[in-house]
Amino acid sequence: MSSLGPTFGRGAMTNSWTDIKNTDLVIVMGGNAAEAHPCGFKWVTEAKAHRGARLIVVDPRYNRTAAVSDYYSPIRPGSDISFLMGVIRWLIENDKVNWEYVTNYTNAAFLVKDEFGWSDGLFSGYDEEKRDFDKSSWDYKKDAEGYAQVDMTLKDPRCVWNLLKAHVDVYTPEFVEDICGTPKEKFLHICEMIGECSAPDKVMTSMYALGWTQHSKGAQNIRGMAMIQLILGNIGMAGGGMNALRGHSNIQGLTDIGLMSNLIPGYLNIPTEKETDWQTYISSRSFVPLRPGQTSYWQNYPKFMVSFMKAMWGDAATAENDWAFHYLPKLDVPTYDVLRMFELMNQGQINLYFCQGFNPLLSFPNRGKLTEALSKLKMLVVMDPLATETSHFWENHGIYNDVDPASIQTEVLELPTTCFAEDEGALVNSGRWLQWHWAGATPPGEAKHDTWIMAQIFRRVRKLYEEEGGVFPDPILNLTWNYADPDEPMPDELAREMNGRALTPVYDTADPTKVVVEAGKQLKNFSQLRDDGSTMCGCWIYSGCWNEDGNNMARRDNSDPSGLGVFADWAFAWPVNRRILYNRASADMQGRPWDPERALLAWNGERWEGPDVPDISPTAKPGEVMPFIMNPEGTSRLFTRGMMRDGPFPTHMEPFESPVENVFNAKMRGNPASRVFVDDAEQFATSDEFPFVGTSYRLTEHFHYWTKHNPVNATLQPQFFVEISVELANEKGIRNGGRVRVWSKRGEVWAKAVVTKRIQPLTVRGKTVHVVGIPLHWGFMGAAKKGFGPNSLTPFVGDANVETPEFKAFLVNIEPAAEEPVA
Ligand SMILES: Nc1nc2c(c(=O)[nH]1)N[C@H]1C(S)=C(S)[C@@H](COP(=O)(O)OP(=O)(O)OC[C@H]3O[C@@H](n4cnc5c(=O)[nH]c(N)nc54)[C@H](O)[C@@H]3O)O[C@H]1N2
Ligand SMILES: Nc1nc2c(c(=O)[nH]1)N[C@H]1C(S)=C(S)[C@@H](COP(=O)(O)OP(=O)(O)OC[C@H]3O[C@@H](n4cnc5c(=O)[nH]c(N)nc54)[C@H](O)[C@@H]3O)O[C@H]1N2
Ligand SMILES: [Mo]
Repeated sequence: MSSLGPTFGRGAMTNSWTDIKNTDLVIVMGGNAAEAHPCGFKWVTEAKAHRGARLIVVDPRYNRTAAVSDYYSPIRPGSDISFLMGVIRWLIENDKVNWEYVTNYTNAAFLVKDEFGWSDGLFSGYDEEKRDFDKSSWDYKKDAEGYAQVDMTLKDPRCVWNLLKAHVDVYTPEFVEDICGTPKEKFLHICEMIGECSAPDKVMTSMYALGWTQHSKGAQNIRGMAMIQLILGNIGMAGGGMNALRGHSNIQGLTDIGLMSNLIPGYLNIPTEKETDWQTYISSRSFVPLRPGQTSYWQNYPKFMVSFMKAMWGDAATAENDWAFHYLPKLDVPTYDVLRMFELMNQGQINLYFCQGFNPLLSFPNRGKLTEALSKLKMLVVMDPLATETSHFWENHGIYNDVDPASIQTEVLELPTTCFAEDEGALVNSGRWLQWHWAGATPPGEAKHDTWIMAQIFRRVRKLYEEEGGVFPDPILNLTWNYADPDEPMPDELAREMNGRALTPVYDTADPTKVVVEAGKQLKNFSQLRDDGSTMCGCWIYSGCWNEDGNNMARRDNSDPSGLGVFADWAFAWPVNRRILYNRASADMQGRPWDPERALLAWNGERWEGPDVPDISPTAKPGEVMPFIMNPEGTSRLFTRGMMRDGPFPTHMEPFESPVENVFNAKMRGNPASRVFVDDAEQFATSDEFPFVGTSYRLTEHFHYWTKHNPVNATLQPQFFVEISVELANEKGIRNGGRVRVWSKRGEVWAKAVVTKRIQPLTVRGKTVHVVGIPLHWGFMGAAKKGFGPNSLTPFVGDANVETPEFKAFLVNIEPAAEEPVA
C-alpha cells in the first residue's frame, strides 16, 4: 500500500444519510441497519414511502431489516464475494451496463501488464512463505511518456474490462448457489432488481457495515459492491453510492483524525522505515497524473503534510530540517493494530498499556489469549466512565471469568472519564458531517474530561524530559501547546487547530504579490494550504470547519432548496462541505446530469453549478478532466492495481475456519495475504470437530457493553442467548429456552437457546451448513445477568488490508447443557 501512497476515506458514506431518500433501490447486505442504525434507517423508510423504492436484504439471518424488506435472500457467512462477482457476471451477460460511464469514468479501458494473471485462487506473484504478493505485475502498461495505455474500444484482450469478464466467468448462478447456499432463483431475482439500476435515471444505494468488514477479506467484499455500483453508473449519483454505516457515533472522526497506528490525520501516512528522508517519503505520494490532463489531487500532499507538521511542531519544523520529518516515528511493520499489540503483549514485550474508551476483553477475539496478554503487563491504565471487564480482567467470576487473581501481578489504574453527554465538541457521522454538540450534564464524582487527563500526562512527561533528558526528547519538548489553559485544552481551540490558520501572510499562487490570508487568520479551506511553512493545519480534510465565518459545525439551518436532502447549511461535511463524493460523475461526458430530476450539478458552458459543492475544479471542462480526481488516472478503478494486499479483483476465499474447502485451491486456508501470527497457526479448527458456522452481531436494545450497566436496557435484554434453526435444535436435542454450551477450539460459553425459523440451514457444496447466531452484549460487569459473548470463541486473525478481526465467520460446536445455573 505504501508504495502506491495514501488511501482515502477508509470507510464513510460516499453520500449521506439524508441522501438515501433519493434512491430507487436499497440493498442492505453485510449489515442490519434497521437494528444497528435505526435512526438513519428512517431515510430508507422515506425512500420507500415517497419514491416507491424497494429494499433487498441479503443476510444469513432473517433479521429486523429483512422483516421490512421487499426481498430477502439468505447467504452463508463469509461467502459474499462469490455472490457479488456472480452479480457482475450477470450484469455483463445481460448488458446491464452504463457503457458511457464504464468506458470513461472507470479504468475499464486501461491495459494491464501481460505478466498479470490468476490461477488456483491466487493472483500472480504469490510468495507462500511470506504470505504476501509481489504486486509489480498488478499494474498498467505504460507508454514512453509514462502514461497508462488505454483502448477506448474495449477490444484489447489486456484491457481491464476483458480481464474482469474473464475473472468473473466462473461465478455462474449455479456456482453462487453452491458456494453461498443462496437458492439460484433468489440470486437471479436479485440480479434482475439490481440490473434495472443500470439505466441512467435509476439508482441503487448500498448500505453495509460489519457483515462485510469483519472477515479476513472484508475490504474485498466492499470492493465487490463498489465495482457493481461503477458498472451501473451509480457512484456520484444522488441516491447512489457506497455507504459504509459507521459504528460508534464518532468512529468516523476517529479514522479521519488518524487514530490508527499507520495514519496521520486526513488519511496521510506515517512513514515506513524505508522512507528515511522527506524526499523519499513525499515523492512516493504526490502522484503525477497517469493520463494526460488529469487532476491527481494528491499532488497537493506536500501542502497537507507540511501544514500538519507546522501544527505539531510550529517553529521547530522548518524547511531546513525537512519540517522535522525526523520527529515522526517510522513503521517497521505495516501497522501496530490491536491484534498486533495484544500479540506483542502476549509475548511479554509490553510493560504498560493505556486503554482509553475501549473494552478489548469483550470486543477483541480469543479472550483466553487476551487475558494471558493482560496478565503479562506491569501496568494497565483504563480511562473510562464505567468499570469495564478489561479493568476487572483479573477478577474471578466462576465460569464467566475463570481466572486465578493470585497469579496475576498486573497493576491496574482506573481513571474515570466523562462520556459524550458531558463533553462539548464535534461528532462526525457516517456521512462525514461534523456536527457540534454541547455538554448536557456535569461530570459526576471524580470524572474528568479525557482532554484534561491527557494534558496532565503530557505535561508531566514533558517535565520529566526537561529535568532528566532522554533518548530523543525533541518531539516532546517542541510539541506546540498554545492553549489558554495548558492544563485543559478547550474543544474550540482544538477545532480551530484542525481547521488551520495562516502563520505568516499567505500569497496567491498565481500572483505572489497578493496576500490571500493575513497572518493569524483562520484558513477558509484546504485550498489555501501551502507547503512553504506559511500555514498550519491539524487535519486537512476538516479545513473549513472553523474558519473566519466561525464554527460551521454548529450551523443548524435545515433549509433544502433542491429537495435532494443536501442541507448545505446544516453542520459541515468534509471535504469543503461537499455532501456527495465524486458528484462530477452524476453528469455525462457533456456535463448533462444523467438524471435531471436528481441533478447535483451541471455544466453551464463555463462552470459547474448545482446544489452540491462540485467534486472537481469548478471550471474543469467536461470530457477533458475525468471525475475521480483523487486517482492519478482521473477514473475510478475496477482493477485496483497494487492498492490492495490481496488482489486487484475480489476473488472467492473461504474464512480461516470454514465448513468447506476452498473450491479453487483446497490447500488454501483463509485469505492467503492475511497476517497470521506464528504462535497462532495452531488456533484454527476444521469442520470435523466443529461443524457449525458461528457468526456474531448486535441487538438494538443494547449498545455494546455499556448499556448492560443500565437497569432498563438490562431488563429489555437481560441474558446472553444464541440463535439456532429448528433443524439444528432437533438434531442436537436442544429446546427453545433451554441452556446450551457453545465451544470453539479457543473457548466455551453457556447461553440460553433461541430456536427460530429466522435462521435456516443452507446447502453448500452438497453439505448441510447450520449457522449459530451469537449476539455480543454480555459480560460479567453491570446490571444484566452474567454471561460471555462470541469473543471467547472467535479466532485471532484479521483482514489482509485493515486487520479487522474475522468476527463474522468461524467454527463452533453446540450441545444441550445442564439447566441449573453454575455460579
Ligand atoms: N443498538 C445498537 N446499535 C449499534 C451498535 C450497538 O452495539 N447497538 N453498535 C454500533 C457499531 S460500533 C457498529 S460497527 C454498527 C454495526 O452495524 P451492523 O454491521 O449492521 O451490525 P451487526 O449486528 O454486527 O451485523 C450486521 C449483520 O451482518 C450479518 N452477517 C454476518 N455475517 C455475514 C456475512 O458474511 N455476509 C452478510 N451479507 N451478512 C453477514 C449478521 O447476520 C447481521 O444481521 O452498529 C452500530 N449500532
Ligand atoms: N465478536 C464480535 N466482536 C466485536 C464485534 C462484533 O460484531 N462481533 N464488533 C466490533 C466493533 S464494530 C466494535 S466498535 C467493538 C466495540 O468495542 P469497544 O469499543 O471495546 O466497546 P464499547 O463498549 O463501545 O467500549 C467503549 C468504552 O468506551 C467508554 N466510553 C464512552 N465514552 C467515553 C469517553 O468519552 N471517554 C472515554 N475514555 N471512554 C468512553 C465506554 O464506557 C466503554 O467502556 O467491538 C468489536 N467486537
Ligand atoms: Mo463498530
